[in-house]
Parts: sequence; structure tokens; C-alpha cells
Amino acid sequence: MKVIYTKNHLKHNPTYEIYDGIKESYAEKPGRLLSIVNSLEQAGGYIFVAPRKFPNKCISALHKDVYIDFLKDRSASLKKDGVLYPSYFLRDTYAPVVKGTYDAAVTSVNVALTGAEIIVNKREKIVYALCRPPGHHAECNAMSGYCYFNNAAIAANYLSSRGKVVILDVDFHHGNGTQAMFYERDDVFYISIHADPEVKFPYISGFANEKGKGAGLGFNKNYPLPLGTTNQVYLRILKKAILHVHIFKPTFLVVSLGFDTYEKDPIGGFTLTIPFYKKMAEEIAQIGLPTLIVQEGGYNVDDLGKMAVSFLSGFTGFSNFQ
Ligand code: Q9C
Ligand code: ZN
Repeated sequence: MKVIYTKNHLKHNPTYEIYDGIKESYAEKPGRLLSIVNSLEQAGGYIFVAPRKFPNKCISALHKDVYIDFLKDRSASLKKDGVLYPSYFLRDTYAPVVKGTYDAAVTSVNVALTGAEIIVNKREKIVYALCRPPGHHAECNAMSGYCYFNNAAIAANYLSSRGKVVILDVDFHHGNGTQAMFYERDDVFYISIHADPEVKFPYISGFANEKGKGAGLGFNKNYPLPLGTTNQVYLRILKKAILHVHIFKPTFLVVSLGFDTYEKDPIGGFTLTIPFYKKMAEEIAQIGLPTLIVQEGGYNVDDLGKMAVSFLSGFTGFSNFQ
């Protein structure tokens, strides 16, 4: 299996986030990807591919130019250890801008697009885009929740010129950015399973009654779940979500993959176990579609590699995904 990856993400390394005025260590650490890469290398059978550069229009198709310019200019004008906290375009304390943020965020988009391109060219049926920073909370004009550019949405938009796309978001948090970007479109169907936004970030969206608007009505589906959700309950909901994927008959599947549903995740609240990620992937593999996996959250740095190996092993049992 091909894994799109580059070390460029290391440039984005904020030291803290702020919660109720208290500084906490930044959960979205570079070590997250280092843990995953390390475990994949040990497991063997993964081919690491560097991303190529894609034109800016891929990003500006979904993000406003003033927003892109803001991130670019602010990143560039910061001093070496400088950091920018909430301001216009920067919605919360979980998306600080440091000097390397813009560059790392653009690269993260290129990681997802490189994966999408490989799938479009039919060179692979499954690709793992090891993105960092993550993307699904980023809106057309807002950075939020560790996200700057919406990698999965940009890749899905790229794929959508070649066929219908489903984005299946299994991160612990609702992908408010992805939902908003496709809310009025009928060619990209956003389906998300996540913690109830009444109690968990992003609070503003992810409710079951958000079903799309205009042409997009019926092409947005949310499954908010209570804290403490188990493997068993999660599997039942995943199977329901997958039924909707089949009904839509897409050409491509994009999975927004978060490992913050893990029982020992420091900021999550579900109780999924490491072996369960293989089961989850087997269900997704059985859909049988060309699939781009895009890394979103997951904050237990020590165990992230094990989760990734477990998840990806769920695809290798299917001959057409080798
Ligand atoms: N004190 C993603 O998983 N709230 N973003 C954290 C910690 C922000 C999560 C609270 C969560 C953002 C991509
Ligand atoms: Zn998350």
C-alpha cells in the first residue's frame, strides 16, 4: 500500500493551546505522525511516496483567497518563535499560527491531492494520505480545531470532476468544515459519525437534523453518538452509514480517518480498541470503492502507530486492495 508522507509537517509545531484561559500542551503534535510512520516501517509492506506540488487553484476552489493570503502573510511575518492566537479568520484557540504553519498546511493539502491523483490514474485502489496538520474543521474562511486547509475536502473536490464522491468521516469530532463546503452540493455526499456536538467540539454542527440544503438536501448525514460509545455500538452505526454509501453509488470514497475515537485518547471520549480499527477498515474495504484515506485527528501518540497498522491491515485481506 502507498503512503503519501513528507517530514515537512515538522515545521508546524505550536507549543500550547488555551482552554478557559489555561495553557495546555498542544495535542496535535508532530510525534503523532512519527509514531505512525515508525509502526508502518516496522510492520513492512508500505511504500512511502513524497507529495508533489499542485496548483494553488486546488485550494482556492474551496477556501477564500483573503483567507489563504491571511494565513500565508501571517505565517511569513511571524518571528522564529512567534505565534498568533484568535483573530479574524482564526476562530478558536486550537489553531494557532506559527512561522511554519502555512507551508506545512499547503504540503498537507498536497499529500491528500497526491493520493487522490494516484487513485484517479488507477495506479492504486487504496492510498493512505498521512496528512498533518489535519483538515476537517477548516472552513472556507476559518481555521479551527488544529485545522487550516481542509485536506479531505480539497481532495474530494478534485475527485468530484471524475465522478461522485462520498466522504466518510470517522474522526471523533464532527467535520464542520467539510460539511459546510459540500452542504449545497449533490455530487459529494458527506457522512459523519462523531461525538454529540452538544458535549464535544466543534459544538456548532454535527446534529442529526443537518441534512443538506438546496441541491444538497439529502446529501449530508450526521450520526452524533454519546460519550462512552463502544466498539459494538460504533459498528452498528458504521454499517448504517455504509448502506447510505451504497445507495448513493459514488465513484470514489474519501475516508476522513481520526484515531481520537480510541479508548485511551486524551481528548476523545469513545471506547474503541486497537483491534477494532481492523474491523472498521474491513467494513469500509467491503464497499469495494477506490478509496483515499486522509489522516485527521488522534492524539494518543504512543498508540497511534498500532491503530494505523490495525486499520490498514483491514484492507490487505481483500485481494483488490493489495
Ligand atoms: N482541551 C481534530 O481532531 N478541543 N481536531 C480540544 C482539549 C479541540 C480536534 C480540547 C479539538 C479539535 C482534527
Ligand atoms: Zn478529532
